[in-house]
Amino acid sequence: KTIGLSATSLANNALSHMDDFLANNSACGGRDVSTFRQAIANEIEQIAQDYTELYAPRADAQDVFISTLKSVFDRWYKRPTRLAQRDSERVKDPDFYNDHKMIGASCYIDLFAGDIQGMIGKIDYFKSLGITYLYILPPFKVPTGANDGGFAVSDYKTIRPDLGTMDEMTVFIEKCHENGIDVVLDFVLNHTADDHEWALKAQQGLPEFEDFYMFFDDENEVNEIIQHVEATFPDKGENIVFNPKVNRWVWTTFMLNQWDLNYHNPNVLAGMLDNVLFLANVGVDVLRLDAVSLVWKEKGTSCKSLPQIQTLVRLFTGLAKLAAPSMQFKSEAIVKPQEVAEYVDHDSATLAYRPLLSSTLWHALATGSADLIGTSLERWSALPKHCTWINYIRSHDDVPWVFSDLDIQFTGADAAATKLFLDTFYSGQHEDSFAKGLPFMRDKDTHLARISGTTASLAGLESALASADPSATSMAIQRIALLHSVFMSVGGLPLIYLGDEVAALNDYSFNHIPAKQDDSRWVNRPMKLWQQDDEALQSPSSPTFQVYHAIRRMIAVRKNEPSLTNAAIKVLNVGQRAVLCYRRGEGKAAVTVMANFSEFSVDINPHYLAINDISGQFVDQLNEQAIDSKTGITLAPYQSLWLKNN
Ligand code: OTU
Repeated sequence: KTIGLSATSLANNALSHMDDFLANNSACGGRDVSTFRQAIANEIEQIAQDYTELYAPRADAQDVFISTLKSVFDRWYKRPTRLAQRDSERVKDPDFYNDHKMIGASCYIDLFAGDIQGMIGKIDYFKSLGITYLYILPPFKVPTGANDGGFAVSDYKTIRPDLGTMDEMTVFIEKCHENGIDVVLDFVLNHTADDHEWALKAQQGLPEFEDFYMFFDDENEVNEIIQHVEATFPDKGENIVFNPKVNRWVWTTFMLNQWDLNYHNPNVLAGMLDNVLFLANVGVDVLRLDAVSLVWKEKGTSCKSLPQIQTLVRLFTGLAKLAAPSMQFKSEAIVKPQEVAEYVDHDSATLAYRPLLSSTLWHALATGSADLIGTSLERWSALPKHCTWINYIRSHDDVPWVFSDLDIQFTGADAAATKLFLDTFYSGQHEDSFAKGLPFMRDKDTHLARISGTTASLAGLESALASADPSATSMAIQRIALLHSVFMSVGGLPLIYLGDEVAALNDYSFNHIPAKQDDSRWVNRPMKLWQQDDEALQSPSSPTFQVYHAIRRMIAVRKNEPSLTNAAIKVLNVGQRAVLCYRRGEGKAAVTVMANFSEFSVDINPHYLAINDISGQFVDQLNEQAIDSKTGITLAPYQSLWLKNN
């Protein structure tokens, strides 16, 4: 496999180069250079192995490798003392995020608080909700007009001017840290904006920079490649599109102004690693690997979840750890469960989005059956050591449908029919549906769409309020609470898209904004209405009040239950299709969760309680109510219980 350069000779050559280099730089920055030397010596074998796997055939592979290590050193000695101290504390606890006290939230700066100064003013809000992990949607410089919600990045080291400056971001992060909040930013690695410095140089025809992207002049070649590749954003077209701006075909998986980077070129790795370490030194704790399952392309393949990506992610991790040992990566792979698992490991991305949970929660709510979510949790919850699921009900994006077809068949259902049902149920085409969602990127072959919408609108609050039916409203509130109950207790770090905690409804104003109207995901990115929400929070009968306090209560209970740490779960069959039941933890400290996904009340027979060892006196931690297993358990419509032995 390895042509040319061998891993051993690369490791040896690099080490001896670095020895000379470090000897000449031993006075740099007041840090003890020997610790950096030691870190390289410890890691070089794996790093060189991964590097040669990807880059051995390139003539410039070794030179680029050595200059990459030198720039890593540069970031190492420039690492602020405060962060170097944070590193030494954090590396002692690799399970830092694998903790029941961790609660995540995410938002766009402009939509939530105007700008970075506004965000500083909201730290108290995060604290009162119990947030310890804050994911900020991309705040970087972008092209004016359409920029895919910040994901077309023009410069990874500059903040969008209307939000503030990188210095303000540094201060904000420091303040978050002082208040026990970790900060997560995006590492948009698959593509840059077409006005990024590299893209501009490529447009000038500089061959060195043309090699940063993937251009084609031969339509036949393009057709040959894309016949194996499923379109990611089909509304825009195929993944390689003719771009009139350069008069060539350009690999643009997402929008036309998001040019995919060519990771076959080691200079792309080097350049992007420098962006990573720049952000690490601003104080970022976690970098989210955006769209990671698509970053490596090989002609003749599906260009999805290729094995080289695992190598690339481990390489980024290994190299970044040399300069910023406590920074971690989070994989965002919105793919089937078997593929999600490929990027997660203790020496790779340690945090991983769990799209299957979102898909199956919405499936259970629409069908009133917990069969698929139960099966899915049973099969796909396990994680390697020191790794953590990032759970979400919905994100800033669409709700994905990423079930394993085998799991659907296992429940006795038909996979295609199930997906078609969910599509119609959530996109407003099903007359009995409580959900208000919009289709996103309907697939040209399957005709199925992903779904946009806020949690409250998808769970029926928007339609209930429109019909002014108080019982429909209270059902919708129960559904929202139910989704949160599972997402907070199932194992993993819950990430709330801010707005959901106050039952924010869909925002249709994007329809009138030219740069947004083609992208229905904007419907679920409403502007935070502080005054309206503050008023609603004064009124106990409002849905906002009820949802907010239900969620706060769950957060408070979760923070008190060590059994809710990590991903281990035991799914229990309590003889009712509508009820998802699982146990977290062991013995007296265990928490048994029961969640009724149907609109009817359901009795759990004492026999089923007995065979699952659910016996004795319990207290439901959510409502502080005593329950005796001898009499059986009745769950109200959409009710959920967190049972603990008394
Ligand atoms: C990510 O999502 C981001 O979360 C999106 O907001 C961006 O638009 C996109 O990347 C491009 O940067 O398509 O609808 O197949 O599942 O990674 C969401 C990959 C997306 C996608 C996912 C992507």
